[in-house]
Amino acid sequence: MDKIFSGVQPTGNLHIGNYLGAIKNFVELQNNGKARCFYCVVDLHAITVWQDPINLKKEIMETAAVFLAAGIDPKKSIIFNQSKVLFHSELAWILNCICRIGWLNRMTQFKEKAGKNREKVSVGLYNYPVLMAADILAYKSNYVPVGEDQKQHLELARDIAQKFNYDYSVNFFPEIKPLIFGKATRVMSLRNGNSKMSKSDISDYSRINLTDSADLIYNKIKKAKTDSNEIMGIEALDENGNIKSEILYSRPEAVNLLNIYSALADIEIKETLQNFQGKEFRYLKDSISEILVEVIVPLGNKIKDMLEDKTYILDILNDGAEKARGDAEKNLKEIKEIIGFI
Ligand code: AQP
Repeated sequence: MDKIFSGVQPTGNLHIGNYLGAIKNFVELQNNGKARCFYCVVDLHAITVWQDPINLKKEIMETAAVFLAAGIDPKKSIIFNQSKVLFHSELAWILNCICRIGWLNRMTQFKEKAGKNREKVSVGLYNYPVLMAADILAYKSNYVPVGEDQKQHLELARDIAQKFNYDYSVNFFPEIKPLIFGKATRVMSLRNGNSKMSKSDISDYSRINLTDSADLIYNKIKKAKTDSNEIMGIEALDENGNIKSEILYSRPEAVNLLNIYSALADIEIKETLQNFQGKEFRYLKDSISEILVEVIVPLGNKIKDMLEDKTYILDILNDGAEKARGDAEKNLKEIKEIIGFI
């Protein structure tokens, strides 16, 4: 049976990028019923940058609440938080001894996150992709639904799995395949169309959080950056129906808003362009706000309702961890046997 693994960091401010690019797809894959799905609150990843302990507890609960409110069903999927299953850390050490330093040095997300401060960030931040490989491989998962920003990390995870198989002359780990799909694989900031919408952006106006009120959503979209031209038409598309690269380059904010609308309305970008061609941005912004309020506000309300019953969430996380441990333990036993541990 196929295995699907994916995780979300409990680092607060979950936004429509996380939802449209990842969590919504988790639900779709779960409902396909073709694979065993592991959806994890990756709290070990969160501490690669310092987290306030009281706040971290709150964010773990909130991320689990988002999973549940979005439709991840504990009867169909295994929902748990990473630190409860020790096998992730144990396998990460083993894979640290497989992964090459040169491979980690190529990771662009580390370069972006560390910036000029490279000598002062944690070793964990540098090592993060190896733990991610361990998360996936502890369950011998072959499919990983993520947003586009995680593509490079998944390529590394695949390389680590292949090198393990090669070094020990086994065919133990499966090939890891990223599942990057939907109309919003990379939602950009509302303030800068060249940066990814991100939880850690200091401007709250750069993103729509899943718990934002209707008023705040209207306000954020009203203030979203655009450009001084009117909205383009279908001439912006190339022969494959994608936005031409020169338009993406010259009008990133306009393209981002059109993509967000298409994803929320679940229509092709061509239809969105046809609907708004030649109009001023305020028409597009009004439509985005309306649909966001329709989709995100009920989700936000569900998240808040879920958080009223903390015992329910904790029970689900404990139960999920128990099931995850069962799968991982069996795999780790075989991995240790392959390595030669006694
Ligand atoms: N802007 C985005 N568009 C589409 N998908 C996105 N994801 C994140 N941002 C976007 C996807 O959401 C999943 C969970 O992400 P994460 O919590 O593990 O961390 P991240 O990718 O580092 O998310 P952020 O929001 O950008 O957080 P910070 O600011 O802490 O770096 C992943 O599948 C991710 O691809």
